[in-house]
Amino acid sequence: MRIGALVFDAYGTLYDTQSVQDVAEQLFPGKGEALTQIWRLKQLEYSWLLTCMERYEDFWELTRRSLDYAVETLGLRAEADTLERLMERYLHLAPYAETREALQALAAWPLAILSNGSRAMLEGLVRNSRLADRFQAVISVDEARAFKPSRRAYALVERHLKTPKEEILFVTSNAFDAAGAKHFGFKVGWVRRGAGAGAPAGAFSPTVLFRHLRGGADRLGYEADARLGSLLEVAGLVA
Ligand code: 2OP
Repeated sequence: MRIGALVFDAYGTLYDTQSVQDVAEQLFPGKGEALTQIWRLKQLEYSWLLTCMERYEDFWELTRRSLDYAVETLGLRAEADTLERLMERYLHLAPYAETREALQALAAWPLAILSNGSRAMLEGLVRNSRLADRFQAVISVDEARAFKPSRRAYALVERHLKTPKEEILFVTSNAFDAAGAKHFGFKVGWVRRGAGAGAPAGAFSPTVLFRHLRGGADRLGYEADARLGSLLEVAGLVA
């Protein structure tokens, strides 16, 4: 495929949103796993709801609202500083084990991030993970005041990178994002993280449920151009 630039989704693709779980478990023993999954599921749901309503609040605000929801629905009590500690984790999410090496292998290419994260969240995240110098642009949907999969969000990429959408390889593990990016007109590499393992023999843990809901390819009629086992396979696609 003819590619001019590569654009990555952030949360769930370069950075592991599941890495909030250690602090969640420390703060709420026995409940950290459920809190982690409900928090992330609700966070994205709120982004879609607001975009359908043609309203916008930035992703920091939605992350806080969805955390409040998760805490309340699990019947937990949290002081303001406990909630702050959890929110802070979003500025220090762990990159996936292969993120650094995968970006290094692509150093010759123009690379960017397009994320739902607010500008401040993304700047904090790339700075704290020492990956800021890897990217030509870190694009927040703040500028479009609409979350993915709104076309307005994806359209920011062409404006920033001056590359036609047909020549963008958009890499994401979020299935809704893969469908949205394909619908918009990007080439799409979908990183398949932990889906399709079949039904577990035992109880369905919150994490397994999350993987089944968010780890599979969405059935919306948009096929990714490539299905990738990890970010390390991106370099092979553009070689
Ligand atoms: C991101 O925009 C979809 O949360 C994902 O980074």
